[in-house]
Amino acid sequence: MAGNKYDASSISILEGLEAVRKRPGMYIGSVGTKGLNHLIYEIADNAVDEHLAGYCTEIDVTLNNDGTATIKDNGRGIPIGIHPKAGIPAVEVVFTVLHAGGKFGDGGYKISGGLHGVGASVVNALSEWLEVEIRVDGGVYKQRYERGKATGKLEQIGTCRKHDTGTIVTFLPDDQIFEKTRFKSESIKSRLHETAYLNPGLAINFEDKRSGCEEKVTYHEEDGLKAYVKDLNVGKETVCDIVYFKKSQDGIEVEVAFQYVNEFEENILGFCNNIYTQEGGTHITGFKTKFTMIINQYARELGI
Ligand code: TSJ
Repeated sequence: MAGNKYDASSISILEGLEAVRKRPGMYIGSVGTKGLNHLIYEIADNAVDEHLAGYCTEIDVTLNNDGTATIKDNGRGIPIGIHPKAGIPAVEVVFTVLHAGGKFGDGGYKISGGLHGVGASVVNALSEWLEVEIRVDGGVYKQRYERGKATGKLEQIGTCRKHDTGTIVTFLPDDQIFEKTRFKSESIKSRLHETAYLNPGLAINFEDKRSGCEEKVTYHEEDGLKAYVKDLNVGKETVCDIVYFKKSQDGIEVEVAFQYVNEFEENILGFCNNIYTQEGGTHITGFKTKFTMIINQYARELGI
């Protein structure tokens, strides 16, 4: 192929993805079912980022019968222009350079998720094959990779309407890497539902096409956190309405919903930039401290 030069920068790119295949656990946590499902979240989180940037309203997550997963969005499409430093299309950088994130030019995303934050190149490195299809500016473009390496250049494979834009990624997890290669739909559905509660303007369509497991469900929670609290408290005896507030200060946005129930155990879920913070954190501690102060002050003022 013409123009395929192996200079220093492309060598370091290959080394980067080899490192991912050598120590996959370092990048996705494990090579069991959890790590396997994580591949889907890593790709889908990129589409959620596109939603946060204001350009994507719908994401489809499909488990196909051949063991692949497809994630599709209706965003702007991953940029296909030549990346000034790498000299290859930006989309190829996204899939072949470790840690390349959603930052092209001045824009960039303020809020970006991902439990391990490693992105599409890690999923690519750990897939037997991966294909990306991009609709942008009236063209349909496609590129294929095998175990992290492009098998050809980004190619235009067709045309589409100009306003029809988006990204579709399909991948087959590598059975040389993963102990189990069967995605677990219950975990995936629950994670996607959580994402829908946290992003009220986003509709997420999940479909399992695997024979014997066929199902389709859409997660679209227009009431956001309020709906999350409401659904968490189904079957419990609630003792007040849901309290809800959202405020921005110094570039930090805080959103809270809570409701008292007639139980002894509290259940506080914390998230930071769309990521569930299992171990709590200063956002949780800060809320609880101030909340206690305010309730005490209120009770003192009322003399109760
Ligand atoms: F993970 C991934 F890269 F494979 C992936 C990315 C997978 C999926 C399903 C979607 C995406 C993705 C990326 N959707 N939308 C985007 N958007 C961009 O990458 C993008 C588009 C335009 C501009 C711009 O400044 O014009 C910037 C970005 C980051």
